[in-house]
Amino acid sequence: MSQFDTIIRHGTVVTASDTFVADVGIKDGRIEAIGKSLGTAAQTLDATGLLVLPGGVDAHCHLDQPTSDGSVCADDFYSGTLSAAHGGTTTVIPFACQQRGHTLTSAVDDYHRRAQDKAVIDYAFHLIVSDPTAQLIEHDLPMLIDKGYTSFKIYMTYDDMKLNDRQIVELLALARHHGAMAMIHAENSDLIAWLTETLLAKGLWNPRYHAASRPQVIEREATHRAISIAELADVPILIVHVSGGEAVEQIHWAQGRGLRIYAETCPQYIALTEDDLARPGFEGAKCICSPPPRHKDNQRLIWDGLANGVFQIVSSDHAPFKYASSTGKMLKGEQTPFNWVPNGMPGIETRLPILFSEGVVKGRISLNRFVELVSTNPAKMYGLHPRKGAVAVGSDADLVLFDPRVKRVIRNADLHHNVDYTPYEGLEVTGWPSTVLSRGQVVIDRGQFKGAAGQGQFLPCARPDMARPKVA
Ligand code: DUC
Ligand code: ZN
Ligand code: ZN
Repeated sequence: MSQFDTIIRHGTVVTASDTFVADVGIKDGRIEAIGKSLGTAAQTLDATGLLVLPGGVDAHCHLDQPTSDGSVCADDFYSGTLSAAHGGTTTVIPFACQQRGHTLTSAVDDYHRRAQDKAVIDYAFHLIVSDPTAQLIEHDLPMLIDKGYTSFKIYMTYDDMKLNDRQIVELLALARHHGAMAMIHAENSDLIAWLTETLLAKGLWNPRYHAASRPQVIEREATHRAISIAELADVPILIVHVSGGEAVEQIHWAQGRGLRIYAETCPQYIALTEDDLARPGFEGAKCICSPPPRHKDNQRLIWDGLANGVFQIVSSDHAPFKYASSTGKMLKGEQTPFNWVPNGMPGIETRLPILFSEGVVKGRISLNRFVELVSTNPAKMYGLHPRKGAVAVGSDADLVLFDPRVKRVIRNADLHHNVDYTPYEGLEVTGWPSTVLSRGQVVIDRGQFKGAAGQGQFLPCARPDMARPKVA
């Protein structure tokens, strides 16, 4: 009988800290050995000329998430995880979102029903708290943290989600007490409302004005406020989808003061600009997300933050809405005012290729930093490491054989999400995943899907060390 189920031979293994040529032996879904001349296996995969990476961990994506404005999240757990797997991601962490007036536990139960039987790769859940009742604070949220839902998102904007500073500080105090990671969407709601009304009153409804309704000061102020609240509550937080140099400055300042403020950015803030919101006609709606893509000069500031450690994570913030659809970007027809256009864009499949191509190939970040940003750090920040995010003995054999030389032009027709566009149509990238393994099983074989709906497993998350205050 063979010693291993699978051996990946002759690849270049890349982790967050090392790069070396080795074979990887897999047994019962886990990495059993890393070395040379490993012995026999039922199956051998030749990785000559390929990089062997830990599978991507997409720690911010929206799949089958209910909405309250009539829009519909275009990807369910099948199409969303299928697309993720094709793009080299083997773990996703979408959001179980509490609707006001409903309990958080009912959101979690509902979300499990949506995921099971559909996910093709493993998944954990973040929570979204939109209605912090006494029952939630005293019972439901602590109980859910205990059960492995150890991170939750707080919105500072959106009428149906936003919390005030008092509610935020109470939740951060709870995060401190129970060892959870709080994620913050930092934009100033009242200022957005005022700017939006002012723009619409002048007849400026086109998608291009989305950027004008949410300038950097809106993000900078809320980022500073979130940092201040976290300092008061004495707890680490993670600011999600940081778009602009002004917010980066605030985070850098806070980190310099010794505060544990973590930050995530997304490919749209390095590969798109506010000019993309001004595409002809209504096309700019394809790039409406919040915070919005910024001026071209801003991209360099995001790259600086990626290179110098201000950012820990690059996630997709995949928020899939169809373009030509009355449940998508055209919620109110082809002249939907920017403030009614569902926020978000697809990107779960293109996250690794874009960051690799724009970052590693262009010499902006190292290969090891790339692995850290897309896989190892998100696994650590949310309590999934070393099971996920590592090429190490004992870790799940979630591995990507990544071709660093192949050139591809991104075309929506080639992607696997359930969206009728990609904002990156026509972008040429170098590097694409070839073969992807989930717990030792080949789910993508040289671009072909070999997995099955429902084989993805739910992952309860540990309390991340990074969520603990320095002195408890
Ligand atoms: N926030 C997100 O995290 N995703 C999509 C839209 C938004 O505002
Ligand atoms: Zn958000
Ligand atoms: Zn999001």
